[in-house]
Amino acid sequence: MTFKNILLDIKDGVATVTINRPKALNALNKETLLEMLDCFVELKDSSEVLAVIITGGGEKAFVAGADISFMQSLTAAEGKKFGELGHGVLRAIENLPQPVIAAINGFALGGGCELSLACDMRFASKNAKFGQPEVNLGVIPGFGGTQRLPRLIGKGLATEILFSGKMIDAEEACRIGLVNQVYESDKLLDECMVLAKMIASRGPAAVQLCKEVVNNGIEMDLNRACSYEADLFALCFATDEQTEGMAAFLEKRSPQFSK
Ligand code: DAK
Repeated sequence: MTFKNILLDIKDGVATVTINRPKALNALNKETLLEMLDCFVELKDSSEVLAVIITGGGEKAFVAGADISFMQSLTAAEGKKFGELGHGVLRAIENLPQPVIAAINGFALGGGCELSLACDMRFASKNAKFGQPEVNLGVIPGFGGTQRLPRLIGKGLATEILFSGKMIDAEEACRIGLVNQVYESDKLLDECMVLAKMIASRGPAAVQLCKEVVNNGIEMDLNRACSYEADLFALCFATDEQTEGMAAFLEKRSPQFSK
């Protein structure tokens, strides 16, 4: 499948999705969001893809937000539709069975920061900058930022970012738990690829069940969540993966998981 605004590269079990409108700092317009939706629907059903990396084209930006020139003339009804499209794309990422890594190589503002929040893990280059500048444009975040940011870093830190519209740098983002690690710009993608390939080498069903139980369990109370984990743990014992993984350990060899 080929796209106009995104690049899709699949290699060694890892799909790299690059939002590729560098002249507009990869801002998300309707066309790009629709292409992303198609792309993630395709990846969801791919048995070849075991991990996904999302990054931005060019040197300056991951994604500098939803496209302001596209949004400028929207009516309230059109704004609602646009917001729903954005939410749909981010839910599609969150609901991908494969783990998703955001490789944040520059500005991650507004919808760009929100896009990274829908990924499972975030890694940044030293020049990355994060923020939710919507209040400076007279709107609120529309792709889940008011909800995912407090859930990730806590209400106090999130409201500081959401209400002020200020930008924070990569080191600060790392300190507050918004990103896992900061790398030199020229190392970011390689480091993300090492992690993605490591994930792709593990038992695919176990990794995907793990993602499912983390994402669904986090919204439950602890008793229900642990009982949900117990159910999925039990399910593992009906897989070839568990047979192979445990046999390989006891036979002191590497497991050979079928993909
Ligand atoms: N949209 C459209 N174009 C953008 C853009 C954006 N978000 N960000 C940058 N660009 C464009 C610039 O207009 C410029 O285009 P030309 O003038 O060359 O044609 C080009 O990218 C390069 O940008 P700059 O010349 O400005 O580059 P600088 O290095 O000087 O500055 C910057 C980089 C990232 C600091 C600056 O571009 C900037 O402040 N950009 C805007 C960042 C921003 O405010 N992002 C948040 C967007 S709002 C909702 C749904 C969704 C949302 C809200 C509500 N509902 C339905 C309720 C989401 C909102 C957002 O994400």
